[in-house]
Amino acid sequence: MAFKRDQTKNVGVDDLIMLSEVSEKALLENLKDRYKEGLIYTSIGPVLISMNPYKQLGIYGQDNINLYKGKHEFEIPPHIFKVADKAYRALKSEGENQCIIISGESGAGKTEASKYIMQYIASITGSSDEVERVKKTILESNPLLEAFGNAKTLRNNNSSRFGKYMEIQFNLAGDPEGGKITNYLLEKSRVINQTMGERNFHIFYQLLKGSSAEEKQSFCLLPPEQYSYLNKGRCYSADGIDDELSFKQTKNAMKVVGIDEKTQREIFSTLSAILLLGNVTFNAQGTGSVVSDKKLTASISNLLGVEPSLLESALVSRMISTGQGARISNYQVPQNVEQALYARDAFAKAIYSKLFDFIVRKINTSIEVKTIGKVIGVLDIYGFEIFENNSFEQFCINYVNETLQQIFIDLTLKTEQEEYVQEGIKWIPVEYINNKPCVELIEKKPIGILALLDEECLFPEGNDQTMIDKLNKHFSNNSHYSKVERQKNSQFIINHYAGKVFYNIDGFLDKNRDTLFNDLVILATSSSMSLISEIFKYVAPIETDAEQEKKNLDKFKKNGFANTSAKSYIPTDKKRPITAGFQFKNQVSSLLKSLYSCNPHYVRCIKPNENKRALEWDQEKCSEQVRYLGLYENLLVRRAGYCYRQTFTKFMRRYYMVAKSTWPKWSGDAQKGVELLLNELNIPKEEFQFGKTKIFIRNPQPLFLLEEKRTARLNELATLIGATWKMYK
Ligand code: AD9
Ligand code: MG
Repeated sequence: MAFKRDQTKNVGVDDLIMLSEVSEKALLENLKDRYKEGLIYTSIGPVLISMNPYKQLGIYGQDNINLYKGKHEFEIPPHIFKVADKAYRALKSEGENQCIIISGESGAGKTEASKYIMQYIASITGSSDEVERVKKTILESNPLLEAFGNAKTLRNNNSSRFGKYMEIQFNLAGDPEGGKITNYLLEKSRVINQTMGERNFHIFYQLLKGSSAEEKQSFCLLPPEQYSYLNKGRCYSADGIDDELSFKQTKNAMKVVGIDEKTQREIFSTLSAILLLGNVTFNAQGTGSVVSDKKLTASISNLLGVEPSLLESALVSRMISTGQGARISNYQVPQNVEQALYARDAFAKAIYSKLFDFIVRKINTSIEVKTIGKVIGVLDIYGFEIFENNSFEQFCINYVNETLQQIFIDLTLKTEQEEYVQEGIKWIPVEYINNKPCVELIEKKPIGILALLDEECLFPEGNDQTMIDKLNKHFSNNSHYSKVERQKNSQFIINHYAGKVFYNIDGFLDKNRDTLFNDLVILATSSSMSLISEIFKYVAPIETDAEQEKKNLDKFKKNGFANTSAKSYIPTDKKRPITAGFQFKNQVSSLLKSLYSCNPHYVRCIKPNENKRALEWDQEKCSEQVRYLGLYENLLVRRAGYCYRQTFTKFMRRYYMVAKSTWPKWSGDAQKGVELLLNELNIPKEEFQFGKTKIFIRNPQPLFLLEEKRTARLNELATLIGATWKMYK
């Protein structure tokens, strides 16, 4: 087998299980030495660690695809293709659903990894017309979703601002027959505001830079600097990103996923309207406000296919209903300048996020399969985040990571334990950190942070301050929660598995309520443009919790708020707004359901430095990530029992050459061969156990010996045939 030279370099160990010294320091040292040599992949048993090389390594070509296709564990060094191949083979041979969970912080290489997985699967599977179409759509969905869902941030020029779970479904022949994408929590606040040095979503710059003269005129496009929604970050281009070329690719991808030209134009028109909305300003008038530039609102109305007067009134006033049933009355309440700006921004964010959902639905429709089949799911979701200022978004992101860590512990240990039982191996169960209490602190009903937040959002008087008081009161005795004793009581702490995080409560209620006034929804559904009316009509199916809903209603009534003022509303099924937190929690729980029904594979991505620079190693950053990802703990767990297990047959296939009794050929019973071999090498009996089909080895030392002897034998052979053994490992 001719591996590329740099992949057979013997730097450190391929699998951390083989480390002779088990410490966090040794683990990091090993990763560092390998990274410096361009060996970005290392494993801990079945878990793959991937370091971002920040340069093209030339290890993802067809030659490498061929090398990894259908290979056995020990024959090949760790690689993202190895994970993909293992998942694919397991799907075919065991007929089980598989999932590949990719985690790591922003810029660590998750999205790139997920693309390599897709590329690998596409190239090792069949080629009938329909299979080709499905594969092409799946691959093309990437640039499309990246155009609308990715942006330049300070940490990553192509940062995914949404989470994604992509399932590929296979037919009985093992070829892709369809799939489904689920998207999570798009960072829609980016539409209206960007931090200095960051950009809005790529698609806006693509449209402005890549459109033709005709398109510029039809969609009333301006240079990017002239949009208030684009000039906040003072950044209009990004290294490594060619907006003009990307626009062509986006258009092509739209075509591939079945978005016709008419709809494409409606999408561009909508994007232009969003940008222009940001330039709308208001003048105070009495207790209310009026739009400053009617020409501008007229042009936006035109782009959205709505009546200009309706757009104006939906921005500067708000309809409020009082009473019930036949006695219901509606009032137009004027909005002051601040409220009008709020409505404007809420409208822009809503249009954009609904447009994003529409694109995901379009992709899904084009790869939808009616029959149920086996799937490989690939999860590319934001990693744990600890910023200086952590808000509702970080809270949601860290919550999903907390649950993912829980499955990681659950499934890796569960599988481990099951294997011991299945093979009849004696072992002592390993103690591990249980982060269930932390997950419960966040999601438990009726007293968890999310539930309390929803409850507070129902009260007209509810605000961030009443919220934090409530949290402090309820969780004073919870070991995963601490209050912050400072001058201004606006922070609370959650003790996550990855460390303590200070959350700032400011804006939590507002972000959770995610209010979009009805007037704007009604306005949008009246649009003559089919895209706009469709995206606002669409209501995502959501599992509501009827029992909880009833309790909320009772509580609400008991507290006497119903019908007391124009501002209050009753949380009936229809009227109760679905909060952002509620929606996210539902998504997380259905994601977990899917993941639990799969055989999991893990890819843990690490970002070696903050400067996007090749070969640079930032010790502190790396050590932090190793901790967040729980890698050391993972290694301990893996080593606590038996660090190595392999079927007798595969073991013999690799090591028959190390003992006189089995060399040059062993054709007898595999278990017998293993016994002879280990005996001959004087491996102490307490170091291994025979399972029903596998040999289990407790410590790595005997494996070092086996590997050493194997290398010596290969060298001997290589000398014999006059080739360098490295080329033939
Ligand atoms: V974020 O959470 O979406 O902000 P990701 O997805 O973890 O982040 P991404 O995959 O986008 O990071 O990688 C960031 C950049 O690192 C890429 O644009 C590449 O320039 C670079 N990268 C990542 N992985 C590789 C790789 N295997 N080979 C070469 C890579 N470059
Ligand atoms: Mg990404």
